[in-house]
Amino acid sequence: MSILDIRVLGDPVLREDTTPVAAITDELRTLARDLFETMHLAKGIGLAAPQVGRSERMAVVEVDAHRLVIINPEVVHTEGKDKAEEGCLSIPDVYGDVERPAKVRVRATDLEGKEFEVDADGLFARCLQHEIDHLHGKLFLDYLSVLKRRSALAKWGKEKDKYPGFIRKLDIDPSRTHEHPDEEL
Ligand code: K1U
Ligand code: ZN
Repeated sequence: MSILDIRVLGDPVLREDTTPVAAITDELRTLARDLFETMHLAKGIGLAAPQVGRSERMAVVEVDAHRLVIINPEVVHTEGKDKAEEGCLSIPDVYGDVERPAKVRVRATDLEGKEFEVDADGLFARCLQHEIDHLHGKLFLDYLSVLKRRSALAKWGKEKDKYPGFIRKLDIDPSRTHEHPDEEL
């Protein structure tokens, strides 16, 4: 398993649409494991393939007991509205309040190639929507008002030089001697 570099705002890959997954392969299973491992190290609750420079329509989400690989996901039902702060592993140290549907039903395929539906609310619903947006080149910044977006981009202007080539390298703790048990898919 590998810790992957995370692409940050400015890398064109974050604005591209992804390609639907046609078949579950060993390469896809490895990518899922690497996404979880990278997400855990970055202390995130989700991570989408484009954030590590990949074009597959796949993301991982882990919020409390909800741990999912979502392949070709679609939001098929929404209810209500909710506003809360979001961050993004591809825009470190920048935050903004985003209004989204409060509850969602997502249809997706799992790593066995089986289609499933999941109902979500709270942070789980928010994270699913955030990751599905990544799979279509959309970022939380796109939901902010002009003023809030300008202020978020000004903050990013001060941060971005830390990421030459739009690459965020995660620090690997040399004392890590064993894998996170959750990495066993
Ligand atoms: O896709 C990503 O960039 C991961 C992102 C997902 C996300 C965060 C907040 C709301 C919706 C989706 C993160 O995990 S950023 C880390 C973070 O903000 C966070 C971490 C733990 C709990 C809550 C938020
Ligand atoms: Zn994000």
